[in-house]
Amino acid sequence: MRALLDTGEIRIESWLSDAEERVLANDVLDGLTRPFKEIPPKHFYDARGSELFERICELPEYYPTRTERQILVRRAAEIVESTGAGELVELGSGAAAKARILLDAMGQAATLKRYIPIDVSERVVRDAAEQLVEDYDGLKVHGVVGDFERHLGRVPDADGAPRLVALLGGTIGNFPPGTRRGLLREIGALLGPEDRLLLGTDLVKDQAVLEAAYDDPQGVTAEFNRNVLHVINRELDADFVPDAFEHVAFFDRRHEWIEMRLRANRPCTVLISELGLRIEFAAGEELRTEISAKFTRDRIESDFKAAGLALERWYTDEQKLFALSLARRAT
Ligand code: AVJ
Repeated sequence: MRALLDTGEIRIESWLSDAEERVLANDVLDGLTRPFKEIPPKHFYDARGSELFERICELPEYYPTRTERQILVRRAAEIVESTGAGELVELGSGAAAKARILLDAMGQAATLKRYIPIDVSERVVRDAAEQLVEDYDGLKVHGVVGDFERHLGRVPDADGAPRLVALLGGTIGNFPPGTRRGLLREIGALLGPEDRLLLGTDLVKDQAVLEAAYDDPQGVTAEFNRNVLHVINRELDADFVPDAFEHVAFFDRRHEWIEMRLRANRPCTVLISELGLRIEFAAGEELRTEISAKFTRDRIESDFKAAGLALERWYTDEQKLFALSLARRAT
């Protein structure tokens, strides 16, 4: 662990090692040599990918971000009141825009003590911490630079106040069902009897609405999808031609998830120098880059149950596009 900052108000530590590129290298080596090629979606998010995702959130077709925000705005006071939360732990915090809605409510309820953001970007954690201590009187920020898939055990212990552990945006949908339940179980291990998980999930709905959200006419999502190839080119000295790959997004009804793929529009050979690896793509061959699961209340309840959690409250918008669940550890 590297302590990056400790001022009393702000404490930031990093659990990322100098060998972080190994994670991408391993995922690429493993994923591109499978019979069905696949790269995990977490590698979209370099600086450009994060910026493209911000743009996606502004698209009229992409309803999840603004719908979740609306639910939070309407329900934050109730969530804070019913939990008495004084600490917010946020997994994959980003710029903390959603956290502010909860922190505001905690401020109003006079329970607000500490915010614990976890994000892989040191810059993002630092900037958020500095802004937030300025904006919230008496707030302490304990930032953890890390990957919540690997560093959940490093989340600092609660300091007395009940806490909310938030995983928002529908990010849980990126994990296949077994991994998802494993992750929920690990999150559950962070919860004391008074603590709650606040989970954001996109909901099953009309196929056309879902598919439009992942295939916008401006092509922002297509660029976001192809960005993973730029990341691999830069980090692993590879020679993908991103424009030779077409963006594909469809709703898989059986699995109830959106799947994003990149389809090679001609045969190509890609050299990944850093791995000494040559990969062939046939014309029309597809590389899976993301699944984004869509939920029903039943599915969430059974996932919680399988992970040793229990659904306590369920908040949704009028159109039932998106949901926030509040869950506790099952006893
Ligand atoms: C950030 C994982 C919630 O699955 O909707 C947006 C990512 N992918 N458009 C999602 C994403 C394509 C997003 N999450």
